[in-house]
This record gives sequence, C-alpha cells and structure tokens, in this order.
Amino acid sequence: MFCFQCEQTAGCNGCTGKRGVCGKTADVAKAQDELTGALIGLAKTCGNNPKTADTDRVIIEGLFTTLTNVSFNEETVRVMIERVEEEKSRIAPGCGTCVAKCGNTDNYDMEQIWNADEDIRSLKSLLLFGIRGVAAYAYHAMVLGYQSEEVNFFLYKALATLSMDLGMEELLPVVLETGKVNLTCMELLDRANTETYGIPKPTEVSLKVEKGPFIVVTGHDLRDLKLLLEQTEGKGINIYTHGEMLPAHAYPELKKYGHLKGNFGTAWQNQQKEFADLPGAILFTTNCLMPPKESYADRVFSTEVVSYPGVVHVDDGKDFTPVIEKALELGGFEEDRQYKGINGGEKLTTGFGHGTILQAADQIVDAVKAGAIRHFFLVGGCDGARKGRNYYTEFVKQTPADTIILTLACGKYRFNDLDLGSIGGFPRIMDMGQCNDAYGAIKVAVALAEAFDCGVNELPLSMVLSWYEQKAVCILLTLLHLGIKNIYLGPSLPAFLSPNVLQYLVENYQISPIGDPKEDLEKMLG
Ligand code: FSO
Ligand code: SF4
Repeated sequence: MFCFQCEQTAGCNGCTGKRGVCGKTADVAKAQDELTGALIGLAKTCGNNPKTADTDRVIIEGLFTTLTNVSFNEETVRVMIERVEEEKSRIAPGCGTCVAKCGNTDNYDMEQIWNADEDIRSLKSLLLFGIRGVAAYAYHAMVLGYQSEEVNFFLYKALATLSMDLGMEELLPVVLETGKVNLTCMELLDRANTETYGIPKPTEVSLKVEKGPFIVVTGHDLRDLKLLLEQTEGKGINIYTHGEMLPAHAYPELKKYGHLKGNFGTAWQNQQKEFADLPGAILFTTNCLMPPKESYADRVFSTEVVSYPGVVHVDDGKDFTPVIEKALELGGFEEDRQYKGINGGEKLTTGFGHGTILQAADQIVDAVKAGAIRHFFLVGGCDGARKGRNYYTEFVKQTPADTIILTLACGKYRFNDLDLGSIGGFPRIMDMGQCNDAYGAIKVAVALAEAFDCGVNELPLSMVLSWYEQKAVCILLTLLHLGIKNIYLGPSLPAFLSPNVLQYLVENYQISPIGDPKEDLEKMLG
C-alpha cells in the first residue's frame, strides 16, 4: 500500500506495508485507490455524456469514502466501486461492449500518480485530497437538500484532471481553484445548517454525564443527530455530543431537545481511551473513527459512509433502534459523573458563529479602535496524536489578555476548557464551530477588513492552524485562494508537499511551520 494523505503518515513520508498508522489495511488502501480510479473513469465518461443527480451523489459519496478515518471496510468500499461502475454503464450504456475502445472512459491506475515526478505527484495529491475534503462538506449539505452545480461540476473536472498528463503550470491553477470551490461549498453547508437548524447562539455545554442510559454521537453530521434526538425523545435516554459534534448544542433546532445534555470526551484521537468500558452506545456519523478496542467495540455504531468490519451500520432508512436498544441494555452510569476537559475545566462554550460575532461587529471594531482588543488569533484545525500538538495549548495560554482567540474544528479541545476571561463582554476564546465553519471565520475577517478599510492581510489577525486530514487541505487551499498570507501551519508540514511546491507556497504565501509558541507569538504581535 501507499498512502500519505494525512498528517500522521508513517515517518512523515507515507504509510506502506500491511497497515497504515490510522489502522487502514493494505487491502482497504488498495480498494480505495481502485475506487478513486473508478471515480476518475466515471468523471471522464461524463465529459461526453450528461450526468444526473445520481451521478453527483456517487461522485460525492465515493470521494468521502476515501477520507482518513471514515471507512476501514474493504467490503463496503467494493460495494461503492460497483455503484460507480453501474453509474458509468447507465451514463454510457454502450461503452463497456464497444469493439473500437477509445480508452477515454477507462478507470485510472492511481499508481501513475504515486510514481509520478515528485512535483506532479505533489500537485495532484493536493488536488485529490482537496476534493476529498470538499466532497465531505458537499455530502453534509446534500443530505439536507442543498447542492451547488459549481461544486459538483468542479469535482468531475478535478477528477478528470488527475488523469491528464499536465505540467506544474497547468496543475497549479486547478489546485487553487479547489480553494475557490471549497469556499462556495462551505457557504452552501453554512446555509444548509443555519436554514435547517437556526443561527447558532453562544451556549454553555456541560461535561457532566448524568446517570441512566445514554448515547454519544460523534462526527460532523447534524442531520443524524437531529434524527436520533427525534427517535430517542421520551425514551429515558440522554444524548451527548463528542468531538466535532460539540457545536450542535448551539443550533436552536437541536438545542431545544431537553435530552441533548452535554458533551462527552475530547478530540478524536483520545477515543480509544475515553470509550473504554463506556456504559453507553456510540454513534459515528463521519470521521474520525479509530479501530474500536474490544472493551467497547460491541457498542459502536456507524452510519452514512462510515464503515468498520463487524460494526453495526445504520443505513439510509435511519432506523436507530439498534443504537437505542444498546443504550438501554447498557443502562449508563449509576451516578452522575462530572468529567473534565484536558486543562481541568468542567464546561465548554460554543456557538460563536459569524451570525453572532458579526451582530456585534460595531462593538468589536470600537474595542479595537479603543485599544481594548490588540490582536485576533484564529487558532483552528484538527487535533491528532503527535506530541508537538501541545504547541496549540501553550500558544493559547500565552496569548496576552488584550487578545481574542477564535477557534474551530477539533483542535480546540487542547484549550477550549480554559477560562481566559473576557474583553468587553466577549469571552477571550470563542468557538465558531466545526472545521467547515472556517467559512464563518473568513466572513468575520472580510467584514473586519471592510470596517478598517484594509486588506485581510493588514488586519491585526494571525492564523495558527493545525491540520490532520483532507478537509484541512481544502480549507488551506481556500485561504490561499483568498490571498491570505503568513499562516502558521503545524504540527508538521504535509508529506505530499514536494520541496518545489513548498517553496512556491512559502514564496507566494509566506506559510511558516509552527515553532516555539512564545517566539511565534512575538513575531505575530510584532
Ligand atoms: Fe477533526 Fe477529524 Fe473536523 Fe477533521 S474530527 S480531524 S479536519 O475529521 O474534520 O476537525
Ligand atoms: Fe497513513 Fe494517514 Fe493514509 Fe491512514 S490515512 S494510511 S495514517 S497516511
């Protein structure tokens, strides 16, 4: 196998051999490559034949299936490949039996990318991993009934581009276009979430697990949480969010359920420890799933594109009965348990989306003008297991008292239980939501730039990002598309950036690797 799409890749180089660091086996990696090759074949088929809404769904689901920590199941990946092949036959019925094959619609062999010249491999990887991230966001919007032709069209274009014999100059614009399209996609998902569940409001979230049966819901899919809340109402089961589901507490249409009690656990990489012997059911709606340990494997459930061999899957019919029955059978704790965040805090806050922050834009602008707020930091992105990630905790702890920290995605669990006080009624740490809510952070930055009549790069704003998987890749590409410079990126730089591509990013966007928190802070404030 060869895979280097995520931050924890073996030796900062690439996972090879029998199993990746994430637990993905060589067979699954091979099937995922075949799936990607088949998606490329389907995209090329649509070059001369009209696609349908079903084709869009297959493309989006297929790409999402290959994201890190989503599917560990060769069988379901192969079912997905069959769906791609069926769709291809529907789109171009005569193609499979054509006697004078042109080869235009053939599936692609991903080895051609993995073995290509290192700069071409690097740019094609950025493109592929970027669209995998975009597809994840497009999927969440799609299940709420929101689609964008611009986004869908680009997924076909990007997939077809991967199979083309192109040079760096031709690939670079398509890579940056991924960032532009991802902005549209995050905006679409923001609209889907807020029109469906209301505008998030600042909300305190308890870390206490009350006695009695409970279900922990993790991942990014708000629709699954809502359906589960409906199906568990009045059944004596409490629901707790986990990981990236935390911001759900801020949406009025989810918050209104009295049995949505609080948040359990911290970021995804702690799940094997935190779920051990948990007397509750655990539902994975998306990444980041880790191979379940024996002590809790019988209480893990998956839905949507998440899949793990032996784990019970709730299909599109969304009948959560097995999850509910498991929660009732396990019975929960006998007494309430007060859990703590990694810094000892007993509650979290979330819900500072762009809707809330921009409502107070005038106050914020006045506070900056009066010198009460000196600087903003966007400390956001994914968490992960590497030791160097303590940087983000240290960085936030050391930020001066007249600065504000905006945060999003699961990296915030490193510091979101800290009470750093407030400035002019705003808490110093404001959680804007999930990784896709980077859209909100961009909106806030653009609005501040307008208020101060300057460019985003001239604002007293620094971006300190942590990456792990492919959604972080598409968000980074969005920031580059917007011309945002001086981003600090860690904990390590992607293995798929070749020296030349990295040099291009450093020269044109002044991206820096994170270093020492104190020194980086001084540079940013200087
Ligand atoms: Fe984290 Fe995982 Fe949201 Fe990622 S839970 S690491 S960027 O999947 O998607 O933030
Ligand atoms: Fe390795 Fe990451 Fe690929 Fe898993 S997803 S095989 S950890 S590079």
